[in-house]
Amino acid sequence: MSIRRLALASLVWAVGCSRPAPQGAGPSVVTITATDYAFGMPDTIPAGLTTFRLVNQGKELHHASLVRLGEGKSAADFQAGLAAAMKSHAPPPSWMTFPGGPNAVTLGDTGVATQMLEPGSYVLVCWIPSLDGVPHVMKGMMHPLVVTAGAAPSPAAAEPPADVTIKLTDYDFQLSQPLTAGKHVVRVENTGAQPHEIVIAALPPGKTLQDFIAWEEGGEKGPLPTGAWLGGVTTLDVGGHSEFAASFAPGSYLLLCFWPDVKDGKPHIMHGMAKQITVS
Ligand SMILES: [Cu+2]
Repeated sequence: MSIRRLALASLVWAVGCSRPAPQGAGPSVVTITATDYAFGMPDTIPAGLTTFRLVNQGKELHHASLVRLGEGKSAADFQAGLAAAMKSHAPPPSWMTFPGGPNAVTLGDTGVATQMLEPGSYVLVCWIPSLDGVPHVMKGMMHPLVVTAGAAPSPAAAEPPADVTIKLTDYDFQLSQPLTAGKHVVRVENTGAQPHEIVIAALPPGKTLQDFIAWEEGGEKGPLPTGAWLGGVTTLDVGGHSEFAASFAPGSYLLLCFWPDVKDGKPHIMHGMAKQITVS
């Protein structure tokens, strides 16, 4: 089978999988293919519990952060609002809200996150910067998404059962229990007073949180002092929750939040929202 054929087959599969799940089944599954710098995904999906599978086929790190647009706002308003916010370093306007999404995974990997989607207009965004410091969204990495109410109420799909809960606070990650080696479904709750994310990176042997902070304080110059990125949940509104799945090998990991602070615009890692954990 040619590569083109394969790509077409996977596209058909992805679209087919975005149909609503039958009553009582799990969440509907939507596959997002990330490249440098675009998302391949459906334009319209039904409301309800939705699992996004983010397949990173790019050369850089990518994530898929959902931004819900307020009543009457369009993707063009989003772009205008974004440009203004970037210029003034102001927090995003209040008509943008953040229901989550799969966070960064290393090239070739797949990130999985599940959240409840209300009907409305959304934009999927990659906020991650390239080495030139420009966030991918400014290079065109955004995809408008319409979530439709559908004819019938959304099926009462069950959230994936989680075995660990991580609470996002101002500015910490609170684990219900230590993460052990193996596969986990992690429930993430934002119990803080402002939006937060969680993204997990493996630490290469001999590297520590201090190496990462030094890299950040040095203006993010040179390669990241991290190993593989294991995903997590992109920016979640206050009171929001989501689940993500990830597999952990024994070792050291960083839990990180890069979201800009509501008061000073600095990434939350500079406010202490960076935690080193050991998985055994
Ligand atoms: Cu944060």
